[in-house]
Amino acid sequence: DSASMDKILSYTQSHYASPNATYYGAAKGKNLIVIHLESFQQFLLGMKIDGQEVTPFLNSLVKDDNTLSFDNFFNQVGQGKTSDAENMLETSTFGLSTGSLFATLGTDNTFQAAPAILNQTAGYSTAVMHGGSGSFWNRDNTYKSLGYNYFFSGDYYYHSADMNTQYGIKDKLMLAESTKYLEHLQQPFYSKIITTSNHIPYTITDEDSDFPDAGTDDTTVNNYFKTAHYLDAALKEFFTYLKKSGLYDNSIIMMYGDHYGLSNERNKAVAPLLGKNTSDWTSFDDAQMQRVPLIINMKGLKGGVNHTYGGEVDVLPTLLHLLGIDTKSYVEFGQDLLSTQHQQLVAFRDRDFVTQRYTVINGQVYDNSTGAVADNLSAETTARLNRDQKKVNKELRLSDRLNQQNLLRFYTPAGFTPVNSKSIDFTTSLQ
Ligand code: GP9
Ligand code: MN
Repeated sequence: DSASMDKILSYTQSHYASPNATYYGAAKGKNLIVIHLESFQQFLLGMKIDGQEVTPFLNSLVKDDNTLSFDNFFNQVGQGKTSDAENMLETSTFGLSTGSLFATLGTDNTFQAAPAILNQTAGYSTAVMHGGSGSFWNRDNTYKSLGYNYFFSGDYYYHSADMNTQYGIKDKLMLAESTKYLEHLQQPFYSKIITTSNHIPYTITDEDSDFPDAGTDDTTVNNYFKTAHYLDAALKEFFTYLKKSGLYDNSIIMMYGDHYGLSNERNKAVAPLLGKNTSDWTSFDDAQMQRVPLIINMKGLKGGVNHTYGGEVDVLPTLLHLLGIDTKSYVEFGQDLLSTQHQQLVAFRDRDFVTQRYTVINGQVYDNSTGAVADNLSAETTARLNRDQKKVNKELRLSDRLNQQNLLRFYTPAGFTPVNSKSIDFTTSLQ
């Protein structure tokens, strides 16, 4: 009921982190282009196989003066995988403890999501692009609830047997064909493009990726580097297009990895490539593998590699602040990663968590600097970690209550109009 909503509101408002003056409004009025890097983990960046970089383009982009990237940024998804990542980035609330929020609540819930906020407060037109079936993860309904103006699903893309991936079309083709829709969007626009080539089982032809075989015993692991390399090349082509078309000058581009591509069972096969012994691999190492890229590029952006610990739930306030949009009145569980008030406490969906110094898995504390179990903790540190655990539990609990009980029905921020999903019709295409 509305009393529960008030409780949540008092929590999120006390948890609000105010913007960083250096970055607030740095991208005001720019187009926002978000590229969803399917199953893309942070460890791929900078990695070499047989002397060849897996991601030469992203490596060069991270070094660019106008790129801000985060190297302690974690995925926080649960069983809803891609859809959980999308939910966190669009709404700054967590996915559910089981199942996919998009699938179970996406059709009927009230949201305060990126597309509606950008459209209503700053006049953005909004479009999301995915090369596969529109109903997967209930996207066709959920995107309406989030307030998107357009959803270009697989129906809007050319498909032939040699173009398809399991969930869409090949990234190079997907990004290239998406440009024709981008060009027709009224500016400023918010556009999210979802890639699919880099999805398990990572099948790719030699023609599409000549990347060397990593030579592990696990073919899936070897193929993961090949499809990641292909995605990297697709991004390079897309940036070339953005620059040639002139769109680059009016846009801020953000890329993120949604979740791991290699499961914990597979990590042991990767260990030697990361300079570790398979036999020393622990749950601590599995948790560290949950880092995914968060890369933001814009002409004139103050760049650098930022080491702040954060996660997917923190992206929305970060982006809105970059675009010069006040977030104070929205219900957000994340905090601007650039804020000096950002708490460096990253909650996983199963209540494990990571701080700057410690990783806590099933109550077991590991020291981040050594990876070893921390057994001689001071009473003070133990008390602080207990408080952190309580905070993690509370965030997840309140987010679940908000979403499960559809409580945003009871709270409409000043100047915001709840989305009427019934009035949105994705079959009316751009002409
Ligand atoms: C790809 C998607 C598959 O966009 O539909 O999702 P995943 O299996 O990663 O959740
Ligand atoms: Mn995914």
